Amino acid sequence: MHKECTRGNMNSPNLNLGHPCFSTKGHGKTGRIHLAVAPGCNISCNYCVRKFDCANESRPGVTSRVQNPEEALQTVRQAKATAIGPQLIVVGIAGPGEPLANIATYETLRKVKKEFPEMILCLSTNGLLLPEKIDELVEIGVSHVTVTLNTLDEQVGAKIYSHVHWKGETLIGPEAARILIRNQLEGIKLASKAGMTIKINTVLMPGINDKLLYSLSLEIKKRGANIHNIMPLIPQGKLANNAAPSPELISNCRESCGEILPQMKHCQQCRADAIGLL
Ligand code: CLF
Ligand code: SF4
Repeated sequence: MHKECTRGNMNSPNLNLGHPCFSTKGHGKTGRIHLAVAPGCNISCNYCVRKFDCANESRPGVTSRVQNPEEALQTVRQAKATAIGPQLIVVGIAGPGEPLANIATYETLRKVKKEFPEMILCLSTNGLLLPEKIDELVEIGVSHVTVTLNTLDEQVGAKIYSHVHWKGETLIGPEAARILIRNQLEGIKLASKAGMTIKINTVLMPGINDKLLYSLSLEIKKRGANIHNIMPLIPQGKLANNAAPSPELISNCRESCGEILPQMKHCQQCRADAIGLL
């Protein structure tokens, strides 16, 4: 057990309980419609296998069919017409790649907002483009953002990310991680300033990023994050031979980081095309 993972728990209020992923408990009353419109990605996470959905928001072994914005809108219409349609209050874009790196994301969100203005718009991002896209997201009406932030240490980041595409260059090693982490933190700050509700997803990788999570929590809280989702590594891709964290390690880390931010414990590591209650 790591020293950082041995502290007590404290939940704080001020969460939007309507959005099923931003509550500390899964209440099973509301749900989300994921629209798989974003196949491209601008970084390479070592735990990602691209033939599956984005590993930040998915489970492996299930492939998605990528839709275009019009098909995605039709998916929303059909889902809203089902028996649980009224409870599906969130439209989220979570892959199968990086939503902000795909033009279809913006077009889809605009179409959904126009036809279903009452729905909550949500997306999940690796954060690289968040600072430069924040104004557009505000204009579209995105209110909930999840940033997957695995470390604040560029040396650790070099073990997690194979490369980062940035301003026409392919960066590797600590330099790649430094740009990504800088943009993630800046993006969180700007999203908070814009009034968005922010969740941080952290993929817990034993032996890689499990030692500095308490300080990571302090930093994301300072930037305005509302809730933290520490999720287990699914060993695959370049990390296929790494162990998944034990339930005890996950629980200890959540307890420790729970001193700083409310912890999401009911994440289903959804597919990029998941539809239903949570
Ligand atoms: Fe989707 Fe993610 Fe929005 Fe939720 S999922 S984009 S915040 S609407 Fe939710 Fe699924 Fe866990 Fe994500 S349970 S993987 S946290
Ligand atoms: Fe894969 Fe998502 Fe990482 Fe991109 S951000 S490499 S899609 S896990």
